[in-house]
Amino acid sequence: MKEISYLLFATALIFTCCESKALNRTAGLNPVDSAKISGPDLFKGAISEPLIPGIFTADPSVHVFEGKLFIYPSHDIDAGTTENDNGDHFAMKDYHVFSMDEVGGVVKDHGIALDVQDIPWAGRQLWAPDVAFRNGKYYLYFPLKDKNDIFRIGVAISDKPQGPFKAQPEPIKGSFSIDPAAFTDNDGSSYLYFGGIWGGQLQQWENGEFNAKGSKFEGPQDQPALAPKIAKLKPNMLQFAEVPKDIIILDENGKIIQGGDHDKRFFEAAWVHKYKDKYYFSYSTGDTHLICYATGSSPYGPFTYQGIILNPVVGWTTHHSIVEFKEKWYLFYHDTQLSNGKTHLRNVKVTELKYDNEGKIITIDPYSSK
Ligand code: FUB
Repeated sequence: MKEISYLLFATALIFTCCESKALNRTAGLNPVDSAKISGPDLFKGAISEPLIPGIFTADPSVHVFEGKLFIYPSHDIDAGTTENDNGDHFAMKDYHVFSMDEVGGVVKDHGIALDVQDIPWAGRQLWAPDVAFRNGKYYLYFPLKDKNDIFRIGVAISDKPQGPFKAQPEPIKGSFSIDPAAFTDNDGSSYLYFGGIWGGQLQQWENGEFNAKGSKFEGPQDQPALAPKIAKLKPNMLQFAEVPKDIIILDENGKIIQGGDHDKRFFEAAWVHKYKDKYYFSYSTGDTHLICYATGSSPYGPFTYQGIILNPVVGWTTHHSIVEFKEKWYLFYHDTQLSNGKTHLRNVKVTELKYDNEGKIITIDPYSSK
């Protein structure tokens, strides 16, 4: 009898924890980390050190341009905004661009590449950006709330990978939500992947129009999870060439991943790369703090879930990019080492990424160093 009461108590505790984990975007640390460590031990065993010590940076999108690695991160600041589930504490106002000749080499800060003051349609919050190269120009895609507090995706153009970038007068027509990731296929077609739930507002666009009264979190837990989006870009890279389509993510049995499957369902931070002719769609699971991936044979998907790329980092968010450079593959990611665990003050890191013989990505534990 005693055992049964312990079991019931433990079950109740697990449910309580899961519920607060699922709804509490304000937690400075994820539950795994906050339970076991504090102070300087928080980052013990970190497999890599912050790449950019001077300012807080996050959400690194990385590309090889002109033979160098260019990093396009968010620029975190302490705006004094109270943390909430909407992500208002991520109150960023500009972007810096960084480059390096080698992994492990000097990281050059090219200064401010785009300032919110210079974006005609701006409201607030410059979140995770990405850059594409085409027609001899560089296109910076960025999520930003407009003057009605609705996230849209904007484009800014430069002749150089480091900017400065000049914003278009309006956001991309038909764009919404956050975290644009640009991917150009071997045939020269470019696509924009995007979307993010909770503060990223994807759940408020279910019927093609913004629903101000829609759920603050996500869709039903017992139905297919909300899908990230893809749209082909016009050759001028400034507009969508089609209405955004859903990206379908299937589980190992060919069933669409359900909303309640928080270890696998899409939350934000889409990224696509190609390895041995397969498309790898990777993303963050948000409240379960994983970077995982799914593979497919078309840029449109469907993609089948394959596993975890990166175990939880210290900090609520996790966001990454994957890039090949000089015959090695790298995972760029962030944690909160520089701020000792502050959710909204993050720092970019890099580590090597490896595949097994079947093309599966080997899971990385960010704190496994001896
Ligand atoms: O940096 C602000 C937001 O936090 C990003 O857009 C998300 O991906 C998350 O990292």
